[in-house]
Amino acid sequence: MNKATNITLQQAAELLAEHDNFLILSHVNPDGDTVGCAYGLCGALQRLGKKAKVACSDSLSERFSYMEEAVEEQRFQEGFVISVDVADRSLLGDLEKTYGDRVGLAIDHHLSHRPFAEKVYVDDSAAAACEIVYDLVKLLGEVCLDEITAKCLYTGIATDTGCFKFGNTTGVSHRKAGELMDYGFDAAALNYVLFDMKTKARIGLERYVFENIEFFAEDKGAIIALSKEILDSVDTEDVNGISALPRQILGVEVGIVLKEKKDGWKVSLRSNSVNVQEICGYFGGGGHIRAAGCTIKTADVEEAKKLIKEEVAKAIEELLKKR
Ligand SMILES: [Mn+2]
Repeated sequence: MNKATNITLQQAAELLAEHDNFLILSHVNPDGDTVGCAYGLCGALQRLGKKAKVACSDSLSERFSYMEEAVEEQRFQEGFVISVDVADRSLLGDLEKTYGDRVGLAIDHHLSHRPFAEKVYVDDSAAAACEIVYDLVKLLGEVCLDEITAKCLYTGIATDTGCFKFGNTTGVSHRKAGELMDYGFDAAALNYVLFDMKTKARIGLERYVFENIEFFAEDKGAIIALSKEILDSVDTEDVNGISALPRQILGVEVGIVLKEKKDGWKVSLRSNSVNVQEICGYFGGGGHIRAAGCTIKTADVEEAKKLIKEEVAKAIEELLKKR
């Protein structure tokens, strides 16, 4: 049974001030937000004179390797465990078994957050968990922040907002990113690394997506399925953000990307107008209003496509009625 207590950010800061020997956990298939939070917070705690380290069930992507400069490698027995940007304990991956019951504080921004930590701070109005961690770190004291920790936190805000282009981007996102830029890192060079730099394999995958995309619901829905064979032919890193591609097409309200997994088809929905969190919730998944995911437990790709298309088509129809 979960007895998670919601706390204020001030209380979260006090919790960190009281404790030491921190272990900060990121979610599986780590994105810029979860690692930005982890390395940013870890660096900040170390600057406060605390012992802190980060852990994730998957390794840090080459793209984010600069984050390692934010922290000093410290060896110690972890005392207090924090999760960042982790919406569900299962997303701790291989670390769930060891730490699933031991998380003292969860910091998250997912509307779909399912409490598993002892204390929880969730703000679903934040575009990125890094926005929250930035506030938290400021509460711990200005001394915690420097150029490299600021760069980590900026990364989370930039990546979760798709370089400030997604609907979750707020004035707050821009202001916080702006304040972080003032710490002096080269934001243009960083944004090249985060958004423009692509491997040849990635370009090949994008070509496959655009060549094989199917349209439905009067071209307002776009869907593409990526088999295990195709996914295995590129690095995991090259698949990140691929879910955003179908929605780039003019007129598409909902973009759907299916990825073949062991237990079925993992579905990612991206939308301009439809509440895709609701649709994914119907299939037992979750996420955000304009970006959500779920798994359809069938090996049959046509069946998986049919099921998700039906729900998306209904939602698009509802939307058109309102217009
Ligand atoms: Mn996030």
